[in-house]
Amino acid sequence: MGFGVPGGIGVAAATGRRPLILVGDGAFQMTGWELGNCRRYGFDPIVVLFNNASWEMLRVFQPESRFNDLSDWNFATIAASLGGHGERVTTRRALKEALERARREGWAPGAERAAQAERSQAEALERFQHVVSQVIPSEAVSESDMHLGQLSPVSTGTGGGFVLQLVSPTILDFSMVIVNGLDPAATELLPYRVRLVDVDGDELRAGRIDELDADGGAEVFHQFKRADLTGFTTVVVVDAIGDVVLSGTVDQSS
Ligand SMILES: Cc1ncc(C[n+]2csc(CCOP(=O)(O)OP(=O)(O)O)c2C)c(N)n1
Ligand SMILES: [Mg+2]
Repeated sequence: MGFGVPGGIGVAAATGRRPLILVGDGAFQMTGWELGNCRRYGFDPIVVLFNNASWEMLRVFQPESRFNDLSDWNFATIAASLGGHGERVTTRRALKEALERARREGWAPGAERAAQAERSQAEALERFQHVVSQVIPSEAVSESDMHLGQLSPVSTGTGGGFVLQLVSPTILDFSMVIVNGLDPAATELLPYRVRLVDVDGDELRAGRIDELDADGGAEVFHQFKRADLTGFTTVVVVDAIGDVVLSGTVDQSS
């Protein structure tokens, strides 16, 4: 009891799909409020709440117990406070029409984007692990030495990517930057240079991008023979003119 709403949100988070959640009024009173988090994450579940103002299942076993009687909370009006849209229906026809409206509307694109970002992050980590395994014996690499950051657009307003670092006390440090969505037609901005910056403003060169693929993507790797990447958590991608086009921060603590 109370599993439906959080379970459905978990399905949205894990699959990017739009769940149909069926829930009793008693169960919704326990955990239905979690729906208030959906707008933030771009999830748009459809929730059918069966409101019989009762803990009806318990009533079967314990008909004498008055606690099975619930008040009739008007859940349809609560939906708006949680960031959604609610409708109360009492006939099959009205239910059918409300479900059709729910299917047409919603925040589905947001949910897809959220799931896509999750997927690309997992893909970036997988790619990094693969590349690292090519250069360094896998038994030497600990997962806790690998750190990830996300790159966001700065001056041009387009593009993004990931930066991954291997920061190890025992083996060579290594960085990999994956960019995507830069303008492949803007050849005057090539080459892009990748730099790592620490809190004191000290910089390390982490490679250059001489060409972009058709999607405006590229990968650059750099092995640091002498430098230790500890503290070099800011990552910038700078174009040939000197403008920072992408930047991000690596979380070296996790
Ligand atoms: C966590 C938890 N608490 C209590 C119960 C006992 N319980 C089983 S069904 C029920 C009432 C369910 O009410 P509702 O969600 O309105 O569904 P209905 O039976 O009315 O369709 C309760 C309290 C349970 N199964 N799980
Ligand atoms: Mg009920």
